[in-house]
Amino acid sequence: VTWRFALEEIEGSVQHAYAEALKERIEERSDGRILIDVFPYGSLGTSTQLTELVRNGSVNLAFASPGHLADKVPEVGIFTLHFVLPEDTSVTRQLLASPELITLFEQPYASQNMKLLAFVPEGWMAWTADKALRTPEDFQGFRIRTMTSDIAEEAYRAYGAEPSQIPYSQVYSDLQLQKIDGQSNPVFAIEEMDFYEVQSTLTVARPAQFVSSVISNLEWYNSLQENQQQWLDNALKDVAEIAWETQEELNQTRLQKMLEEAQLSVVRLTDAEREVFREASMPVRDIYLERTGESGQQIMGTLLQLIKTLEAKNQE
Ligand code: 6CS
Repeated sequence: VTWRFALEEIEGSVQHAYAEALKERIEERSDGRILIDVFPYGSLGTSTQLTELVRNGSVNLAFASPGHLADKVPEVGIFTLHFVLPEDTSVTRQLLASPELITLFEQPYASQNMKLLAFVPEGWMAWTADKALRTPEDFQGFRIRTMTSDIAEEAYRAYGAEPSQIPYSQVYSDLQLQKIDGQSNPVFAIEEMDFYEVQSTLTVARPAQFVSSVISNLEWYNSLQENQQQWLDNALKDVAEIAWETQEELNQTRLQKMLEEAQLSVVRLTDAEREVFREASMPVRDIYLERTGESGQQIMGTLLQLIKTLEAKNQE
C-alpha cells in the first residue's frame, strides 16, 4: 500500500526532513509493503486544507501546525502563546518528545476525528520587519501576519500590533506589496520562503518555540493492521529522537546562509527586553483559558506541571 503524507512546508524544510526520515524507516521495516508518498507544500493546498484532506481520508498523514489548527482544536492554541514553553531548550526537547504530552492532547484531536501522532519541534520563532522590534512600542500599529487561527492573533494584539491571518504561501507577496509590515517564523523558514529578501531586519526575540503536530485520520489509524500500526509507531518513536537535531542544524545553517547572501540586520533582544514582552504576554493566557474552558485549563495546568518536573529533574 501507499500512504500519502502532506507537508505544510517546501522541500528542504524541517517537515520535509522529518517526513523523509519517517518514510525511510517505514519502508525499510515493512520491507516495502508500505510506501510513503510525500507531498511538499504547494501541491495540495494551505495548512487548513491539508487538515481537511486528512479528515476526509484523501491523505493519510499530514502536518498540522497549532497556529492553523487551533480554530478546530482550540486546546492546541496553547502553542501559539508566548513564553509558556521552557527557556531551557534541553527541557523543551524532552517535553516535545514525551508520550505524556501526546496523551494530554489525544482527546481534543480525537474529538475532531484526528489521531495525534507526534509533536515536532521546529525552533525558536524570530521576527522579521523593516525595523528592529525591541519593545511593545515598536509593535504599535504594526501590521503583523499570523497563522490562520483567532488565538494566534492574540499574542501580537497584546503587544499592540494589528494582526492578520494569512496562509503561509501568501506571506512573501503580502510583504513585498507592503500589505503587512512583518511576520514571525523560525529562522530556517525565513530563509527558505525568501522572506529575508523583502525584510531588512531579523529580531531574535525567542517569544515561543514553533511546534507542529503530525496527524492522521482517526478511523484510518484504528483500522490499520497490527503490524502496520507497529511500523508506524516505531518509526515515529525513532524520528522523535532525531527531530530536535534536525531543526537545530537547519536553523543554524540557514542563518549563516542569509547573512552571507543578504544585507540582513540581526538584532538580538537582551534578557531585559524579552522580560518586557514576557510580562505583556501574560494576559493572553487568560484569553486562551476563556476560549478553551475546563479542558484548556486542565491542559495548561498539566503542561506547566510537566515542565516543572522536567526542569527539576534536569537540575539534579
Ligand atoms: O508560518 C506558517 O504558516 C508555517 N510556518 C512553518 C515554519 N511551518 C508551517 C506553517 O504553516
